[in-house]
Formats: sequence, structure tokens, C-alpha cells
Amino acid sequence: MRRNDINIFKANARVASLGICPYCGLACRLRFEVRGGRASSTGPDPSDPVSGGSPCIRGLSVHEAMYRGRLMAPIVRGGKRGRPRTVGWREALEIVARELAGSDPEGVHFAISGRVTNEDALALVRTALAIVGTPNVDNASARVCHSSTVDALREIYGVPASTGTLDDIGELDLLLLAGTNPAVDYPPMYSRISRARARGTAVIYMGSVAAETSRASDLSLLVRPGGEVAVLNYIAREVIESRAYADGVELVDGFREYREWVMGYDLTRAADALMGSPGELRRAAELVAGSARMGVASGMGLAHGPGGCAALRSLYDLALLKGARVLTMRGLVNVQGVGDMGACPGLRCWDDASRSRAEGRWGPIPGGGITFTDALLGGSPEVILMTDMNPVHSMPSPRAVERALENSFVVCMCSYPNETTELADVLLPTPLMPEREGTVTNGERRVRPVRPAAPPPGSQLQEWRIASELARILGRELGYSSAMDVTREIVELVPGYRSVDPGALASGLDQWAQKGPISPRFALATDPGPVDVPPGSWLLVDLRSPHHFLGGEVTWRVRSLARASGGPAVLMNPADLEELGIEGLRVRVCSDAGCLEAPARGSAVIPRGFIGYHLSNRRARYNDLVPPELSGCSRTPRYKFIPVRVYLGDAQLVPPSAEIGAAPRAEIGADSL
Ligand SMILES: Nc1nc2c(c(=O)[nH]1)N[C@H]1C(S)=C(S)[C@@H](COP(=O)(O)OP(=O)(O)OC[C@H]3O[C@@H](n4cnc5c(=O)[nH]c(N)nc54)[C@H](O)[C@@H]3O)O[C@H]1N2
Ligand SMILES: Nc1nc2c(c(=O)[nH]1)N[C@H]1C(S)=C(S)[C@@H](COP(=O)(O)OP(=O)(O)OC[C@H]3O[C@@H](n4cnc5c(=O)[nH]c(N)nc54)[C@H](O)[C@@H]3O)O[C@H]1N2
Ligand code: SF4
Ligand SMILES: [Mo]
Repeated sequence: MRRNDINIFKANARVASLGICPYCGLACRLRFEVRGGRASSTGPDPSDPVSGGSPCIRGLSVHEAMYRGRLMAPIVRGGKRGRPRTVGWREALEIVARELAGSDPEGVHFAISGRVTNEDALALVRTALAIVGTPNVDNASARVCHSSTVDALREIYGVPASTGTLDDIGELDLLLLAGTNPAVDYPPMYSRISRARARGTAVIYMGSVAAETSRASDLSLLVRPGGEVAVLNYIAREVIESRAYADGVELVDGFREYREWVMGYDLTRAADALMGSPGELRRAAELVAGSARMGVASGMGLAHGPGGCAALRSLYDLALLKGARVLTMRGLVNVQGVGDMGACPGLRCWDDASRSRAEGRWGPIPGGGITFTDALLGGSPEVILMTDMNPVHSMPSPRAVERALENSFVVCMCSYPNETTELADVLLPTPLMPEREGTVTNGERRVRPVRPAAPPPGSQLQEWRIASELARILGRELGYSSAMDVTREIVELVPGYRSVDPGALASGLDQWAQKGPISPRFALATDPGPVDVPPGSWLLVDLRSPHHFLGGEVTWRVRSLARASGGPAVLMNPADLEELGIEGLRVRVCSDAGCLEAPARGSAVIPRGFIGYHLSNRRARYNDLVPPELSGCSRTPRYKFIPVRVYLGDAQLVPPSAEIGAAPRAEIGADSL
């Protein structure tokens, strides 16, 4: 691979420079044209091994959002929703340091999102644990996203990351995609899948929504939400009975118990968990049994669904049984890296030896601590320091989140104002990823150098600098004078990063953090079974838009993306819509937690009896309908498949089909996007 271009920002000079996309966990490298110190266009980088020179439309339009409505200087407010006052960095940081010094450390919470570099994350983790003395530090983006996936991978493969790489896709004879929709969520990965399929790789799509990816599948298994364990364990049973498992797997820890567990799943039990026919399930089991080079990937359908941790264990157990590669990508650009850096309560996600090494260097590390979801939905945080995120939009029960923020001293290190920063006491402006320096670790665990493609437009500072300054005001030194100083500490301390060569990173080369499996073992789980749907109810599920990223604060600023997306709509299977005669009419959708209203429209991805709604709709929010419940294992909200009632005026509309999920199959056309 080539060296990164050297970035020189001279007034009026026109240079091409490389930067990392700020959005998803593939972390594609993009080529920016920079004029007068500003990115004026974004293009592909043909030498990028991740995007293969074909990043997606969101990445290719990011320059448009970089200068719209950015937070340019620190802001403080006198009291909640008080008048904002622009101040210098020194004053802002002194206010924050004073608040930290005067608080009980147990009441202080650091929430780090996947939008910062590894260096930013490590400096914040260290500041929380060793300077402020609080165990409450969390990878807040993973907590509402792939935490349960990472836990399952750590438990089964000994490493909290996917075992495979994107390049492996071309080598597979079978790919099982469970609850993930790479056609919309990871387009460069989807291109690889499509190319592999053209060369003969079979693709099984397993999900509860006939998402766009099912178009590129040889077999689509539509599963009742929560029915994943039954389906996956039936497949595993067939593999074991036909002795079609990987060599030596009988010797892996927990194999006997696992075999006993899956033997409880026959075709009748598994077929009850399906919306499709048992014949399809038998065919899926045959394909898995016959595969010699299998890959699996999972997504939010599992992590956010009722199957949750149990479904993920079942999936990765099956992968272990088959010796399959795990190809699960990650949501935000550096959510893998932030987790690797130890952003978890009390550094519990590190092994004992690594924790003691960190203590030796940093000083005592407090144990205990709670997750950020617990803090916002049930705790009473005194002080919250968060990097870029918008929990008022992205967490369940926005009202409960607002209450927690109103009762805490909130510091947001962020790039744009949003609903959450409205409730911040101090706002510290930070750069976007293409303006940062350091490293990120993508969903393959590929460690990528990050160089500023363009300078930040105002007085933005990265979090490793903010953390260093805060420590200094609090009378301590982190001792970092450059991002590279932090990179060196990462290589010394972070589990799995010893193989990373800082010199190679400095010359623009990607590196790899350790990948599993290391001491693999099978893990059992309690099967939750398919969800019960109360009579007359529909099941509500959220969808991601190909034009928007999450809540869309950034992508709605890009004209082409905003133009391409329609207004909010309550999406139903076209047959339900037709039988009820409500096409285009405004309907009200209510859960026990709240209601939203929008016109009803047809979408072939939605099975009968389900309601779909896009997460990026900002006026009527999906999360108003999500109850503030967290999964017992990963403390992740259960965002998907919420029983809801639908009303037209005062009249309640019940699903016309007797059975939820009946006849879900329809041709997926352009309307499905
Ligand atoms: N365009 C775009 N790309 C994105 C994002 C974005 O907002 N927009 N967000 C990024 C982020 S943060 C993330 S985490 C990833 C998410 O990307 P994915 O992990 O692919 O998750 P989702 O798009 O939420 O898709 C989940 C799919 O799972 C299926 N499904 C839903 N519920 C269930 C269930 O209960 N069981 C099963 N078996 N399947 C189910 C449905 O088919 C649904 O389409 O995408 C990233 N990429
Ligand atoms: N109902 C429902 N809720 C969900 C999900 C779901 O599928 N359904 N998905 C969950 C998942 S998987 C995730 S990861 C979370 C995400 O949760 P959040 O991270 O809270 O969600 P966003 O809406 O992306 O947050 C937007 C904030 O990030 C800032 N931002 C955006 N891009 C950048 C950038 O490049 N750099 C910096 N520094 N800041 C940036 C914006 O200014 C804005 O302030 O949402 C979760 N919430
Ligand atoms: S959003 Fe993801 S797939 Fe698209 S360009 Fe950015 S990193 Fe690549
Ligand atoms: Mo995510």
C-alpha cells in the first residue's frame, strides 16, 4: 500500500489529501480536494483496500456537511437551557475541572462514542479511571449497538473482534448473514458479497424483515423475532448429526454441552420460529452442512432484537462448529477501537494482566462502575462527559434521557449542536474524523492511520488534548505531547495491539490488531423463544436509510442526500395497506411508551403485521415508542419489534392477516429503499 499524501494547508493552495470517512465502521479512506484550507470535494481513493475505490454515497458527499452549522468555539451556559456564551478554551476547561474536583467520583460518567480516534479514547479512559477516579467509563456507541456481539465474540473466540477480514469474502463457499443488511449499511462489503456470489458463493439471509440484502441471497430465511436460537440450533444439530463439522471441534471446550443443547431442536420446533416454510430451513441446513469455507456476519437484527445475547451465542457457536470466519462489521467508524481501548466500566473488558499493567503505569484503577445506558435510564449522574453523540435522539425514552441530563452537569465534546447539546452546561468543539490525527480500528480490526485531510474550521480540539489539559488543571500530567505519544502507549498497554508498529502507521500503512480464535469454547444460552404478539397489535421495527447515517444530523446537511430521502412514513406491507385502504392517510402508532404520527405507505421489505419506520426521521421520533428496558446481559436497549397499536383517527386498525408475518414474501422493488 502507498504512503498517505502529505497534507499541506496553504491559503488558496489546492491539494488532494486523504482522510478517513467519519461514518461507518468500515472506515473507508477518501480523497479530499482541499482549497484554501477547506475540503471542496470528496472522491474515492482507488488504492484503499477497504472500499476498493468504491466508497458509498454518504462518504462521497461528506465535504458538504463539514462546514455547515459546526460548533466553532467552546460555549458555556449559566444554568440549564441558559443563554449560551462563547468563551476561550482555558475558561471552559477550568469550569469543567472545577466541577470534576467538586464531585463524588462515583457520580461522574465518561461516555465515549465511536467517532473519536484510539488516542482520544485511551486518553479519556485514563483520565476517567486514574485522574478523576471514577470506574464509570463506557463505549457508549457499542452499548446501544454491538456490545452483545463483542461479548459473545470474546467469550467464544477469546478476542473481542471478528475473526475474518473483508478479503475473506471472496474465498467463501457460503455466507450466512443474520439480522444484518449490508446492502444499505456497508455498501463496499455488499459489493464484495455480490461479486463473490457471481463466482458461486451461496448467500443465506436470515432476518425478520425482507431487507434489501435478501435480494442478493440464494435463500431468505424469514424468522419470527426471537426465533433465531431455534433456527440456528436446528441447523447446528443437522451439522452434528451429519458429522459435517470442522476437524478437531469435538475437543473444543464445551462441545459436549453444546451438542446436548442443540439436540433439543428438531425441525418442528425450529419451524415454529419461522415465517417461511420448513423446506427452506432444511435447505439452509444442507447448505451449511455442505460448506467447507463458510462465513457468518450478524447485525442489529440480533443485537437489538428479542433474541439478543442468546441468538448471538448460537450464531457464533455455529460458526465455531463449522470453523467459519466471522465477518461482522461494526456500526461507527471507530467503535471497535474505542472498545479495545478499554472504554467499559472499571476496565472490566481487559484481562487481569493488562489491567495491572495499566495500573502500574497510570496508578490505581477503581473497580465496579455502571454502563452509560444504566446511568441515563436509571442512575442519577452528577457529571456527564460525553463525546459526539445524541442520546436524546438515539436512546429509548428520550424524555427519561432528558430528565437525567437536566439533573446532571453535562459536558459535550462535539462537532454540531443537537437535541442533547441543548441540555449541556459546557460544549467543547471537536474535529470531524477527516480533520483528526491518530488511528482508528475498523470492523476487521484493521488499525488505520488517521491524518487531517483538512484543518478544522474553528478552534476545535481532539479529546486527547482536552483530556491532557483537564489533567493538567487538576494537577496531574498525562505526559502526551503528540497523538503518536498516545499511539505508543496503546501498543504497550492495550490487549491485542502489541503487533501494531507505530513507525509503519506513521508512514501511512495499515496495521492489524490481534485476531482470534484464541482458546475458543462453546457458550450456552437461555433461548427466549419467538416474541408473543398481543392480540390486535403490530410489531414495530426501525429501518436504516441508504441516504442517512443514524439520526442524520450530519447527512441531512448534505443537499443531495436530503433531496433523495422522502418524508416520514409509517411503512406497511402493501397487502395490509390495501386491505385497510389507508395508503397515504395519516395514522397514529402507539406503544406503551409513546406515539408517533405519519402517513401510511407500502414497503415490500415489511412482512404482514409489521410496521417499519426510519430512524433518521427527526420530527416524529421512533425512540419515543421504545420502552426504557435494557437487556439483562449487555444492557443494550431492545429497539426492535415493539408491540404497537395503530389508529386512524379514533379507530384502531388491527392487522388484517390472521397471522403476523404471514405471506411476507413480495418482490422487493425500488419502493423498498
Ligand atoms: N446507511 C446507513 N448505514 C449505516 C448506518 C445508518 O444509519 N445508515 N448505521 C451504522 C450503524 S451505527 C450500524 S450499528 C450498522 C447497522 O447495520 P446492521 O447491523 O446491518 O443493522 P440494521 O440495518 O439495523 O439491520 C438489521 C436487519 O436485521 C433484520 N432484523 C431485524 N430484526 C431482526 C430480528 O429480530 N431477527 C433477525 N434475525 N433479523 C432481524 C432486518 O432485516 C434488518 O434489516 O449500520 C451502519 N451503517
Ligand atoms: N431506535 C433505534 N435507536 C438506535 C438504533 C436503532 O437501530 N434503532 N441504533 C443504535 C446504534 S446502532 C447506534 S451506533 C446509536 C448511535 O447513537 P448516536 O451516536 O447518539 O447517534 P447519532 O444520531 O449518529 O448522533 C449524532 C451526533 O453525532 C455527531 N456526529 C455525527 N458525525 C460526526 C462526526 O463525523 N464526527 C463527530 N465528532 N461527530 C459527529 C452529530 O453532530 C450528532 O451530534 O444509535 C442507537 N439508537
Ligand atoms: S459510510 Fe461506511 S461504507 Fe460509506 S464511505 Fe463511509 S466508511 Fe465507507
Ligand atoms: Mo451502531
